[in-house]
Amino acid sequence: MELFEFMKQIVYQAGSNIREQLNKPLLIETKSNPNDLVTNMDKETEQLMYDAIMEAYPEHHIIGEEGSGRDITSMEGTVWIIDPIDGTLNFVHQQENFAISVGVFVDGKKYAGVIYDVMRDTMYSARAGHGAYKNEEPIAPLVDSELRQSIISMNPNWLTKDYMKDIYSDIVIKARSARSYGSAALDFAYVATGKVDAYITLRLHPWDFAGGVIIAEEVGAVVTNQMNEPLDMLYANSIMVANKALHEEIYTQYLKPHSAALDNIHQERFHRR
Ligand code: 2AM
Ligand code: CA
Ligand code: CA
Ligand code: CA
Repeated sequence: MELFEFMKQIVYQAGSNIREQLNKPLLIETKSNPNDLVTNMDKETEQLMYDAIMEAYPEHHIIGEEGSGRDITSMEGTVWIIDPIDGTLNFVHQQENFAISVGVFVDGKKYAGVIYDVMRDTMYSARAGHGAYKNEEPIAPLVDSELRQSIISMNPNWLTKDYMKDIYSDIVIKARSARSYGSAALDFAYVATGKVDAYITLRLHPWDFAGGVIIAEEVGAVVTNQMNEPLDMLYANSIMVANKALHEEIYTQYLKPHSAALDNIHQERFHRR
């Protein structure tokens, strides 16, 4: 089986395992703060995928949010970057609006991305250079938009701190409207399918964006950090993903004027995974 097909197969299996266990009691623990949750299903899903990949491809490398590949510092060989449940808070509170996200890279080059909206049974996928799909349907290339006619996805929590408000509130004011979905992977999928025109966030880890970058770029989205720099798959970063014209408008008119403040934020936060 081709690697791309295998990726989708194990993600479907992991997703149906989550759906089957949805009514069982969850074991919920906190991570970095009281609102940063992890459940037994996050860990079980990562383990299930890890075991399946290792059985089929023992030479591959796997980085996962719940602990796989902590020691990996190179993108040499075939590297899987996995978020077993992206949107854990949604998973716990809503039992929907969460996704499994996978990006695969070969010697540092983008190979394929998969984002699976588990409860809607919707698979977003792309093999780099071969188009992006929502289930079996090809996703159309993105159309340019202007901020004043765009819906942007941004977590409102970023606007509650003064130094962030200075940077972001003008973007929200100018946009047609703003949304917050609680799953970074689904935000990438929504930009790729034109449901929102941009997704802007200040701190994601590689497992949050690895699959999404490949899918979004495949339909012509521009994906960078908020300083207009390319992303490194081994490090946390800020994110701005949008159609080409909107990316340019937001960067040059709203972010570049704050480049000194943004530079400070990036220096402090993003030198590790
Ligand atoms: P997660 O559910 O896999 O942890 C929610 O706004 C989005 O941000 C989700 O994609 C979530 O991924 C991610 N996220 C949640 N807590 C985070 C944290 N403490 N640091 C960085 N990203 C986080
Ligand atoms: Ca998490
Ligand atoms: Ca995540
Ligand atoms: Ca996660």
